Amino acid sequence: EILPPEILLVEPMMPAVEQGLDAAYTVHRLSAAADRDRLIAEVGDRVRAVVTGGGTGVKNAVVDALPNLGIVAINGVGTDAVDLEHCRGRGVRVSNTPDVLTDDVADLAVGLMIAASRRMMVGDRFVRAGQWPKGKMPLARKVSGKRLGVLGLGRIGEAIAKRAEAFGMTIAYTNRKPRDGVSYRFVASPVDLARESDILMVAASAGPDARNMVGRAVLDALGPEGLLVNVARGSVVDEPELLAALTEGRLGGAALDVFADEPNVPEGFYGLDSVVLQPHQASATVETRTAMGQLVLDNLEAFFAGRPLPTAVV
Ligand code: 8YV
Repeated sequence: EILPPEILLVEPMMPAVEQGLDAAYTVHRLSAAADRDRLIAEVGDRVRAVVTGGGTGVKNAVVDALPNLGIVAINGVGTDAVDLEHCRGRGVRVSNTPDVLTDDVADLAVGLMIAASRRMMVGDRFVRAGQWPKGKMPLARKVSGKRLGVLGLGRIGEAIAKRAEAFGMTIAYTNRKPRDGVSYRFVASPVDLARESDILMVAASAGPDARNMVGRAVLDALGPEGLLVNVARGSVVDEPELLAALTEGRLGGAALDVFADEPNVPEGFYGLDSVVLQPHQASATVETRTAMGQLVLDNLEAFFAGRPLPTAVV
């Protein structure tokens, strides 16, 4: 009898996806373990695959505690929470889930832009608090026709820009290098892009190069009427500087799906009407999480069958 391969699941996935994992593998659930170190010590020798989230990743110490690890399958497009060079050095493959989540992330980015500009959450709280009969909401800000700056014009940034075209927005972007075949204006520096934008969309892939790329200079260039939207990673924005800029009125508003130390959000944000907050939801729909989960299953199946990975990173 051939026993199913053993895998380590770092964070929970959709029940239907976890059923797919259980059907093919012996799954050790790290998040359900009372003592994580003990679970790894007990099963570490037998684990051949790690499945984890894009924001969560896996620490090198865990990778190193799994001598027979062959693949880290990321349920997300972002690979910044996995040390790719370390995996390469250990001969461990890495896969992610690109493309299938692009529409959802772009949809939420546009939703956040409108929610923050039009003060939708403030309006919702206003109605729920029974304040409507007693007075008026302060006026919001228009979105259509405004200048959009996209920081990072990859698959997701481009999907955001395409949606913004329908709002008659003027679109510029910055990127490691100018992109061929796009009509949007390239601006080399993030500070210049921010200065020329009403709304700055952070859609860059994260990593050491992008760390705190949106700092005080970019936030001040965006200015007291400007809006920052982040659907990328908290690490791309200097979070204490962002909070200071909002509190001091140097930045108009922020709409954030991602944070530096998830799930911990600096409480200073809680009381600000100028911010819209989401708990890392951009890919969190039934449709997209189903497609992402299927891609994780496909990558694992290909790995264990010795076939090329459908969406290999390493
Ligand atoms: C998460 C993400 O992977 O795609 C990414 O990079 O951050 C998300 O899709 C998802 O929340 C599961 O952890």
